[in-house]
Amino acid sequence: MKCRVCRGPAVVDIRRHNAAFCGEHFLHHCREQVRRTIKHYTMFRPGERVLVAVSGGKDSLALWDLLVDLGYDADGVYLGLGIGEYSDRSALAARAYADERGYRLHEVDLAVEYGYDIPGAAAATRRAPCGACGLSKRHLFNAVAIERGYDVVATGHNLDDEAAVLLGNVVRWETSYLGRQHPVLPATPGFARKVKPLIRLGEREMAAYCVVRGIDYIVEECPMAEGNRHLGYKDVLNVLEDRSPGTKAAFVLGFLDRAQERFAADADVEREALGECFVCGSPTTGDVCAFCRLRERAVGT
Ligand code: Q46
Ligand code: ZN
Ligand code: ZN
Repeated sequence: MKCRVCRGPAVVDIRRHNAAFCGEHFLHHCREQVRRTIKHYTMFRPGERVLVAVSGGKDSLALWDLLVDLGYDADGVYLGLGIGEYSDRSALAARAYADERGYRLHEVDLAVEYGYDIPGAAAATRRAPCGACGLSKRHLFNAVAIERGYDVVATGHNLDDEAAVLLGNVVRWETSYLGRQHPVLPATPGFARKVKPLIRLGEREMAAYCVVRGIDYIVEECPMAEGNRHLGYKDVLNVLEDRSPGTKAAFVLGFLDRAQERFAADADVEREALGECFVCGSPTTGDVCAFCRLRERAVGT
């Protein structure tokens, strides 16, 4: 296997591009993919402050690394979810990455600052933990961005994640979710812009990026992911990708280019008529926002 660019020994092959790369040219490939994604979707404007949602896993650490490398003013935020040893180890990975490079990492601990954790919230709501977790993350990443003056929150969703979510939304025709499944959600009063710069890079590429760059990330998956239906969609998509490399990219990027806009109106309807949450002041459709309602049920469990 030889590098497509320099013909030296390759360390990574990417079937959907029908290409292999040496370490140096693989890093260049990753940067180029991110640079092009940022430009294509106009994710950042000059001088903006970026907050990277960091979990300690490969995607978010690679994203932070790539953004700094591309010259962006990017800090991180880590949310302590209280999911046993998994959370302890992921916090160590996030802190070590930031400390070694002198980057700024904000930390929010759910149990200490909000009085609940994800296993407790799941028990209190009798729902799958990922629902409470996703809601808490969305709310708190945004809150940190707004409070500390960041213009945009960047998350490490990769091509595999986006393809799985898209398949789930298509299978159930969740049209308002389809309308929101865009790599840029514009800022609205009380909400920072949200962007996903890794949507052209797959899971394997992100793992390889971390290895080549010497980034220590937490390899184990969250123990509460079981039952997360997106894992099933990922398996199905991997079978398709294996038979026909490029399927995931064609699915996601084709949707964004050709169809996403058609569903935007469904998402807009829900964004109308936002008032302020009685408890925390966040924009919400009701009197009390979903995060504060979750917290009220979960505190003390
Ligand atoms: S951390 Fe949270 Fe994930 Fe764990 S509980 Fe589910 S959503 S799986 S990315
Ligand atoms: Zn090369
Ligand atoms: Zn609230």
